[in-house]
Amino acid sequence: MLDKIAKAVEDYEIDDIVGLVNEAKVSGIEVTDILNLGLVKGMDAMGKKFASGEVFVPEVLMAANTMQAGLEVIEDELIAEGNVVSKGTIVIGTVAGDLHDIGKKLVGMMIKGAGFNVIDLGVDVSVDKFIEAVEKNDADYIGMSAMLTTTMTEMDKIVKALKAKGLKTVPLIGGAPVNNGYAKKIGAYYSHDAVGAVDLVKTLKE
Ligand code: B1M
Repeated sequence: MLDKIAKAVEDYEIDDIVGLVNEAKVSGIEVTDILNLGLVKGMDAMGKKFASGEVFVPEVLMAANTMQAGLEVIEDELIAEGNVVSKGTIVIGTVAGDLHDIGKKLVGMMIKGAGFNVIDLGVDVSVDKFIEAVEKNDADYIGMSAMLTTTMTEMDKIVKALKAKGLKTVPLIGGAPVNNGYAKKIGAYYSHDAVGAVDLVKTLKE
């Protein structure tokens, strides 16, 4: 079943994905397995094909839309845990010049599920827009996502802008081209995936 879901993402079978994910849910498969061993696995396979030149942007976009449609079916369960009292506020977005949305959305969704107030600024978010939202919402955290080596440098600019304004908001970064070393270099915290991001916001808040 999980292989079928992965294959449906890889083959961008958007008409089938909702039915397949629902079927998996009804048969008792954990939503985290549907996510990681189904939807994300299919997207990873697509990424490899993209890197090798086997497919191009339109196909990747169709696979991304298919993944998103599947994700919507399990969104409530992923968020699941009660969200009555907010544990803090995080402003999150994909940095300027970068249109990758899915990973950032997933991170925001999981952090919301952990009881935080999440303000998602979307994609292609400028330094000024990040800072403005942090100030307006008195955010505890700022979450930055970048998927391109050419856009990850925006993160450094945002951390510098926070410091220049004297804001104590904790910067968190993630996305394919960044790592712990880069985070340390710019003065931010890093997590590899959505679950790690949740652990991070919980730990840093204690
Ligand atoms: Co793009 N793309 N893409 N793409 N794309 C990558 C990132 C790439 C690695 C593909 C490749 O060549 N193998 C490559 C980047 C190479 C590089 O810079 N090193 C690439 C490229 C080159 C491009 C274009 C330049 C292609 C072109 O036009 N020639 C172009 C750039 C557009 C732009 O942004 N300006 C482009 C466009 C696109 C699409 C629009 C077609 C589409 C995005 C659709 C959308 O998001 N709505 C797309 C996609 C889908 C991908 C791949 C295939 C999949 C990304 C994805 O959604 N993964 C990707 C290859 C890959 O990563 N395998 C690729 C699933 C998602 C759940 O994972 O996003 O990694 P991910 O998020 C994870 C972690 O990274 C982490 O947690 C998430 C969940 O576990 N994480 C955080 C992310 N943000 C975090 C923040 C945190 C913490 C953790 O704290 C705040």
